[in-house]
Amino acid sequence: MDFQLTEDQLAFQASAREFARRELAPHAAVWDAEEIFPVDVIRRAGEMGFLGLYTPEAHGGLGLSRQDAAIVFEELAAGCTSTAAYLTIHNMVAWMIASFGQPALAEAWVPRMVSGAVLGSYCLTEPGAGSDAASLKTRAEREEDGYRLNGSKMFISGAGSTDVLVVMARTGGQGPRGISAFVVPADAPGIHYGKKEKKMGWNSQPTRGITFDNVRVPASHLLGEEGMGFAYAMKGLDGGRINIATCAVGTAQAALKAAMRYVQERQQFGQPLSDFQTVQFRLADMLTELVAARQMVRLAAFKLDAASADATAYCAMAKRFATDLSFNVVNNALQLFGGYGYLKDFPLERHLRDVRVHQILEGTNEVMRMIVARRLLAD
Ligand code: FAD
Ligand code: 2MC
Repeated sequence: MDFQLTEDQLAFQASAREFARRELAPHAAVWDAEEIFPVDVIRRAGEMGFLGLYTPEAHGGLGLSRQDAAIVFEELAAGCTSTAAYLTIHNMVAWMIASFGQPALAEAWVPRMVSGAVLGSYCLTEPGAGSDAASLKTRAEREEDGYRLNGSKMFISGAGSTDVLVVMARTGGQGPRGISAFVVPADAPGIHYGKKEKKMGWNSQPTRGITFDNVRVPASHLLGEEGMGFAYAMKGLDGGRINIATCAVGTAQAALKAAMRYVQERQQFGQPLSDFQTVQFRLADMLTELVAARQMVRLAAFKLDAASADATAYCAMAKRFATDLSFNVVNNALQLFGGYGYLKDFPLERHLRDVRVHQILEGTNEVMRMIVARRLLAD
């Protein structure tokens, strides 16, 4: 067991940290306030390889491990949680098309996704199917040379500004085995986008509902086999959950760093706040929780890299644990700023708003407990 990062990992970490410092952190507050989806910066992330971190090299990606990717995403999230989180979704979509698409389909989309020429969205959730994703109702009816898609999706990250959608839709009967996954160009006739949702955080990326009204999808755009779409969606989310967790850790790290600086500068009762032992103890607990969360994420990534039988449960544990702990760390950092933590002049309230949703999306933390408990009781 070796807890040291390799030289390569240290190099990836350094380049991600520099990208976050230069390209993300200086703009994050404006992107949040003005709800700007920074497509140019996202494309520059593509030049760095950050849009295809764990996409196989054969498709133009870096082919890194999930551990490597977690290290990179953590650094990016310290610069802008919301933008880094979108990058993780794009990476998940590119990986799904590369992994399950026919070679020609993968060739048509994935290299352009890795470069940033084309951006992706992941479409599972529906108005009536959130946690119970296998109850989704969007239908893909078989036709002579393809499928006809009808239904609606809810809460789709990037929707309206992305170019390709991976859509889970029902080709068969009830339940998960009736679901297939499709690659759908985002401008296909019959696709309609809903209003841009007003959100508490994640404001540097749009979130919209999508309606599919008799959208024609060629048969070649089916991912893998019919009836396997739910399993593909879940495999994508195993990695996605590590990514969402590591972004929470990166945000917590940024908040802790800001709080550490602040308590050494801010004087009350004739001394810096950092001289009070309760403040020191709070910082010590924050760091301890942060390290525990990071290690849990890396353990889950290791399990996924090793294709362990219990990897899904570890990804769920890491997502639940790291997002809960990271939220607490950010909340404590805000508290240490006192009233200033509540002002938009400081980044703490944005960190808190951004990281809150990591306890909800890519499977709520209650669903994560469900996945862990099922595994525990099945063993
Ligand atoms: P519900 O499933 O209705 O849950 C409501 C509450 O009930 C939750 O607390 C939940 O944990 C709890 N609950 C539900 N079932 C149980 C149970 N059996 N036991 C105990 N408690 C339970 N989806 C996509 O497909 N693609 C995206 O790109 C995407 N991006 C998103 C971006 C944002 C900003 C948000 C907010 C959501 C996004 N989602 C996306 C959707 C997200 O994954 C869902 O919101 C999430 O899975 C929860 O579904 P729901 O909102 O319908 O809540
Ligand atoms: N890898 C591979 N296969 C998997 C899998 C995984 N991680 N998880 C489930 N499957 C398979 C499973 O083996 C089963 O196959 P089979 O029928 O051959 O036995 C099938 O999928 C059905 O699995 P379950 O029986 O576990 O399905 P169930 O409906 O009971 O519950 C649950 C699954 C609750 C875990 C799933 O619905 C879930 O994860 N819900 C949360 C939804 C979610 O995470 N949404 C995120 C949307 S994306 C987002 O928010 C973004 C921001 C991008």
